[in-house]
Amino acid sequence: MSVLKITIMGIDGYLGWPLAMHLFSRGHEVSGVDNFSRRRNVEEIGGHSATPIKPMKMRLKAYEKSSGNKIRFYQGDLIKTGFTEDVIAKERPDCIVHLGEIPSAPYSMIDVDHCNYTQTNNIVGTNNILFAMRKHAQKCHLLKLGTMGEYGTPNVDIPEGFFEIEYRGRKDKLPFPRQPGSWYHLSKVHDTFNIIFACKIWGLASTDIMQGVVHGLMTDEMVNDDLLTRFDFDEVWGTALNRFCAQAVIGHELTPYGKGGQTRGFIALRDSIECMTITAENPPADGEYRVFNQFDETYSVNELAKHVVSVGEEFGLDAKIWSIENPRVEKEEHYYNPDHERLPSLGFKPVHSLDAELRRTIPKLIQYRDRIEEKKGVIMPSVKWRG
Ligand code: NAD
Ligand code: USQ
Repeated sequence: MSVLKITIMGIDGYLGWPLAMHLFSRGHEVSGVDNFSRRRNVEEIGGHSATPIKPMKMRLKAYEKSSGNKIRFYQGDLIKTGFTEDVIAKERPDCIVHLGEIPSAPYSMIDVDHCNYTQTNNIVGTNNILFAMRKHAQKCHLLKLGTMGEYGTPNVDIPEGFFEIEYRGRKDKLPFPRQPGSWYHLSKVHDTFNIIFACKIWGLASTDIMQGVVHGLMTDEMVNDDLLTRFDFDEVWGTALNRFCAQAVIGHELTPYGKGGQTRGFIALRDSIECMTITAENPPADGEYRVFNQFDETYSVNELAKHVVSVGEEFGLDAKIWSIENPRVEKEEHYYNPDHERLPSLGFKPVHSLDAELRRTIPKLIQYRDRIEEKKGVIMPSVKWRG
């Protein structure tokens, strides 16, 4: 395997930090960019990470001390064209992993300012990367994190990006229809079409990863607590399963919204990191745009809550489920059957079962129970899609 020069956009985030450590452990050379907006945006709504994450300078030092590896870090904003261009011109990476976006659906639904902030940040940042690649890194592979939520929940199977269609006697291979469910998810759809276009006109290469909801906390490289990643549990930044774990730990009822039949693809953090590593190590051809659907299994939110109750019992927790009014506009009972064959065909095996992952996450959260308790006021949903 050849050593890759990889730049991670959004290296301070939930996925970015553990990915950086993992790529280094695979022998690659890693640099990263962040503007720390995630830290500020979580503070804005009154939350904090259940894990006490260190400032970047301390993270980098702690990692260097434990592993001997040095990560080159650039602090700055991807929506600044000159900054993004300078980093890419300086690094000339083989691969850019682009995680540097605002990832929260509820945050984008707060009001017009949060919608515009999310869409501007995500779409302009991605465009700046595409234009900078065109100028300084034509051969670089853009590994971009999209989301399974781009497709929505259609009443038919979901392919990986494209599908064959016959319409009025003619056939074509077209992008599968997108039916996103928030202003945030829409920003990802816009990114997708901008990337397809850039690959077509400039011959850039990209893998657009449609990822399901990520859960979990621990990866093998987190050998001490200075190296932990963030773990959010508030209504805006916490995702379903992570929220349920934090709720169980402090004796708060678990909160499946509405009927709880809404079904999504879920993937353990460790598997997400593994998938991105495999994708980076198996780049597309020059000029190729390809799509991977990235998740381990599909679950309804009711099923997730039941798993948390059952594994929680092993740790002495007595979690209860409380179905509450759904703040979102979404189907609560529906068909959901997305393909996910392309990553397994490159060697990915989802070894981390849901319960095994919960058995690693819950005890770590129990260790930080006080931090969850301190911010329990931001658990219940207040951001509404309608009204
Ligand atoms: P995160 O918010 O923890 O990480 C994103 C990082 O990017 C943050 O550290 C943030 O400060 C930084 N960032 C954002 N805008 C930036 C900008 N303009 N300039 C520089 N840095 C910027 O999010 P995450 O959960 O690690 O998600 C990473 C990516 O994966 C996102 O694109 C998200 O949409 C996607 N994704 C996440 C999940 C999930 O469940 N976490 C699932 C599917 C897809
Ligand atoms: N949900 C509950 N109870 C909760 C929280 C969420 O029932 O307490 C439900 C939501 O209504 C939704 C589902 O769980 O039906 C998933 O919600 P989520 O908040 O876990 O995830 P979502 O808003 O879809 O966004 C997350 C990440 C985002 C990523 C997306 C992948 O924040 O970055 O793009 O998962 S996907 O869902 O496949 O689009």
